[in-house]
Amino acid sequence: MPERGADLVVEALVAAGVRQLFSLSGNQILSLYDATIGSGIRIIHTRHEAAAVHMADAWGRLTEEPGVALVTAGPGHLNALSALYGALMSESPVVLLSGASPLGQAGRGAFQEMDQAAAAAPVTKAAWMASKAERLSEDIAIALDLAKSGRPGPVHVSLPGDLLEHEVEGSQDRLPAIHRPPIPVANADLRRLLELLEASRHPLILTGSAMSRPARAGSVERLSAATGIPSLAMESPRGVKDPWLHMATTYLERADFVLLLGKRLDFAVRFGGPPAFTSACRFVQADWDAEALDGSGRVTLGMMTDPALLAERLADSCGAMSGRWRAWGELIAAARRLVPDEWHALRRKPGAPIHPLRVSAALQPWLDRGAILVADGGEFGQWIQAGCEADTRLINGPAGSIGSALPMALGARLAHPERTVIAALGDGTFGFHGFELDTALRYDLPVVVIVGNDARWNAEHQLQRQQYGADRAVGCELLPSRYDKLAAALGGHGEYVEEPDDLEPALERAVRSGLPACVNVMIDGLAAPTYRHASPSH
Ligand SMILES: Cc1ncc(C[n+]2csc(CCOP(=O)(O)OP(=O)(O)O)c2C)c(N)n1
Ligand SMILES: [Mg+2]
Repeated sequence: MPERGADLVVEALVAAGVRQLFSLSGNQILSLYDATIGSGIRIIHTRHEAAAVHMADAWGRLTEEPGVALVTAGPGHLNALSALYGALMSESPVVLLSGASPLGQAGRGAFQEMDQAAAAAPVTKAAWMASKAERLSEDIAIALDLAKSGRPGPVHVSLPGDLLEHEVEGSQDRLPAIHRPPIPVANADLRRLLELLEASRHPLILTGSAMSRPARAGSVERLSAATGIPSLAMESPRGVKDPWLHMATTYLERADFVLLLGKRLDFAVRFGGPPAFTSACRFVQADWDAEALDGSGRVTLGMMTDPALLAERLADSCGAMSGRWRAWGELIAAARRLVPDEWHALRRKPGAPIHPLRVSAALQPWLDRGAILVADGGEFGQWIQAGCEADTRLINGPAGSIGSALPMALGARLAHPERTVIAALGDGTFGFHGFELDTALRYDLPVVVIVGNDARWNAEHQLQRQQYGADRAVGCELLPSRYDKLAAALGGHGEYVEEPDDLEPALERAVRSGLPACVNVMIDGLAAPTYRHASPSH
């Protein structure tokens, strides 16, 4: 029976276990919409293409299976790209499928014709345009496989409208799953690494985004448990100054050896230089990709291998050194838990405007009961990240973009329908994708969004104050808007909180409402926390 190219695409997605497409419709992808009918694949349609990609990103990070976004050509595709950058930097398996103008009209000024693969190239592991209807199943299988192999990341395929409509005779060969063997650890490299480690008094492991997620973090934990070497996750754009690392950030300069596992020697680690690290500190880097290995000469040994595999090999080979760095490891672990003394009072601080740590104190019991935390950037986001511990946490990631938290919360709820999902974001950030509360309502995804409302783009306001002076802060003012009323107007639940003691009951009502909810909290617009040196022994 003849099938359309669009049917081949949907069948290939179904065969790979894809359950939903995060999408926004458009002329060039309507055949795909049609092909989903009766296929078992659900379309989650959103209010902005970037939101669709953020949802796919959350799905990818939480399941390690590609989240698939489907958008239309030209402007739809371009709208998706900024969110793809977030997925790239967070090393999240995502596949972006974009409709494209017909191949039959190529070069003739077709509607929304543009070089979509070229536009997506800088924010993907691979990007191409499908060129034959008969090969569409293969395009999809390869894209899904690439997204999750090695360093996970986004992959893009443009799907010209005429290929999708084209009728293909006969059944297509279904591709078997593609398995890539892991890149083995070279024995000579392992020996050299052990030598360097042996000479070290204060070794430290830093992990990148993918290596910090549960699927791979277990290997690092095993290595840490065997040796005592502390490990820290570098997931934040604030890198070595990530407030979530608490006082551990002040101990990095004591490290004399750093093992980078799937973590580039980039801006987040201040390129391995002072004042974050001493110039005597040695670096060894293990990464899936040769291009990610540092070329500046700062790294003593660069290894192209699966970093999780290296952690396992090292844990198995460190026999004589087992437990050697236990005391140092415990010092860093204690520092990671240590927050400034004054925080304990701030978490209970009475009076308006509400201190952001007071919000994190109200939020923490929900996280203790298993809620997923999704935190955005900006100063409020940093306070929440610093003040909360969650088993499962999604943050904006090294891309440092704002806006992802609300759509990511929806992706998280789809991945974990049984868990409460709470997103924390600033008032400015809420404006990016606030209308996804409508998507949440349509798909019965009752996420709770806490908006820290300080009526400004505070992160930038604070930078202006620091860099140019308190009297030269310009262009960052917002209104103390009633975002809770917006949620209610869309059919969700709204809570407005000005007094600290109203936080707990408002959150309780928001979660219990069973609706997508916005808790609009009038907060004190403070600069994000920083840490001074302190001894974690007391
Ligand atoms: C896509 C994008 N645009 C702009 C920025 C710059 N930026 C970072 S934080 C921030 C302010 C965020 O304001 P808000 O959400 O209100 O949080 P606040 O800092 O006020 O707590 C801005 C504009 C960015 N990181 N990403
Ligand atoms: Mg703000």
